[in-house]
Amino acid sequence: MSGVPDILAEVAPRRSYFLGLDFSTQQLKAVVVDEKLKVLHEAAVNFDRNLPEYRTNGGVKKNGSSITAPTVMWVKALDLLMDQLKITGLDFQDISAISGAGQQHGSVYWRKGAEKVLSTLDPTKFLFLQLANCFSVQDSPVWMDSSTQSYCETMEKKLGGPQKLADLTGSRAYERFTGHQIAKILTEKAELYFNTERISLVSSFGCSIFLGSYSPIDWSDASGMNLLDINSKEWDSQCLHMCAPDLKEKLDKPVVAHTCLGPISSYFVERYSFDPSCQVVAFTGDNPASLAGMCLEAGDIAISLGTSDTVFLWLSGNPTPSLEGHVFCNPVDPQAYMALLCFKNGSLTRERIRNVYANRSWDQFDALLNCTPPGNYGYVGMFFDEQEITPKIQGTFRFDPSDQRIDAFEEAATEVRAVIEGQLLAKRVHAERLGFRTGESCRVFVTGGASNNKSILQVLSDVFNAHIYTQDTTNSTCLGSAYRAAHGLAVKQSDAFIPFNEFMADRRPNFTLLCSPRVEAAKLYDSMAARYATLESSVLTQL
Ligand code: ADP
Ligand code: XUL
Repeated sequence: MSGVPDILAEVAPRRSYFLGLDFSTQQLKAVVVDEKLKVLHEAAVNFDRNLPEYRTNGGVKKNGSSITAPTVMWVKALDLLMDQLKITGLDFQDISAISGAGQQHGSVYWRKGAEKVLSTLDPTKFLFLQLANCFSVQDSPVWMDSSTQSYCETMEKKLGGPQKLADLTGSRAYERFTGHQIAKILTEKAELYFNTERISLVSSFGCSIFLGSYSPIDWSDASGMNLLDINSKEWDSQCLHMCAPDLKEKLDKPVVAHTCLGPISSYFVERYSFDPSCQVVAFTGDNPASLAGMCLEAGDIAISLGTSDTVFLWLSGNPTPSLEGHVFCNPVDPQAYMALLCFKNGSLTRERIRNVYANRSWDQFDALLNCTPPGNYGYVGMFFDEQEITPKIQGTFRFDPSDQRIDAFEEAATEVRAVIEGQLLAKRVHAERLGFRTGESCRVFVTGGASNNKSILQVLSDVFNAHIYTQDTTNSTCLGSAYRAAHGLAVKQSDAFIPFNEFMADRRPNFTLLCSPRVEAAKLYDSMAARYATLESSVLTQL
């Protein structure tokens, strides 16, 4: 064949890549995977570090119990992220579909006329310059907010109690859930509410930018609003009316998460050379996307150690929501559900203790953790820097071996072990209330920033008496978004639903066994979990 051009080889097969994004609390992240769903590129923009002009701390701004993030900061982060991806050598033309995720519950208020701007963006200019005036409310309330207690009480009362609301929407009323945040904006800033033409979640806001028009909210992220009937998958009109007038129009009809919403907007085609047929698949919440990224199945339990710590699992059968935790529509199986527990005091609390006691160094933090034995000589700590979600407590509580409250531990190492053991025992105690049982045959899949830390994971393994598995990338939310993009496109192309786990069967990500439980430590934590539960109840009753 020498000298004869190989025509077939010259026509390279068209590449088919998938882009997954995560508008998370502290960063905007992206991952690109190839047709085999292997990771090719990763990029991230950290809000505090890379966008200091917005003066956020951990990606948010605090004003008492009101916690927000500047909406336009997320847009500017997207400008930076796209440029970063370009520098990695990515040819955007190879991307066949995009999906994404957002921190759950946060809301974006598009002012009247904003969709016109979205659909006519000038490709020679940055997004943030053009969208700066598109938000009627400048600062988006986010999931850390706990300022809507009175709205929660009203909704529970009007609906016949917390369990009735949980049966309907998957959760009792929670302050961060979007319905109450909207009700607060109507009460405190009515003119801004009436100047709003669309309310997005952080997920559907990100999706709208890529689409060049308003994206609907997917069922899974919609389950975090106390507004969606999780059985019919429609907005509940009673809940809507309790929060604000004309809310149904401002939210639009929710869609199943694998929906292909249409091609990417011409802004991205012209500015970044995307293929005009690149499809945008509905974005969802970060925890649902993470469930997809870990390819969880019934029986598995996942723990995310990010800004928030979450515990989630796949639920088959009819949902039975309780007064603790949440039931969300499943992001990859329209018939199924997922359960979730959220702990607000996750990485930022660990970081605070690292900064005070371990010289801002994870290595020193780990050394202190490893020089104390499991059980911490009987000392126990609960560190709720912000009002905790599970359970609703704020403050620091330290106990000596005879359960007496003390103000401080004598050693830095005791404090370090107390924060890790306290956080992980809380997860076990509350996961058991959801029906989870620990045991040697049990597997726990871990993700999020702190899943890099093997010393913390060994404590997790001992506390849960379970084998701990991690993925090659700690960012299962971005990965799940890229997988969902590929799956959404496949469903569109086949014109029939393909079960996600079937689609992923020969493309599943690698999991590595990182830690196994140590028999003596696991035994000790059995009794310590019971003791922790009693101490937690005693703190709750004293409030
Ligand atoms: P999010 O997606 O919520 O923005 P990530 O999952 O990216 O958050 O996690 C970020 C957090 O990871 C940081 O706040 C940091 O405290 C934590 N982290 C990073 N590396 C380590 C480590 N080696 N040990 C413990 N925590 C870590
Ligand atoms: C879940 C929750 C947080 C946010 C931010 O209910 O509030 O996990 O999704 O990650």
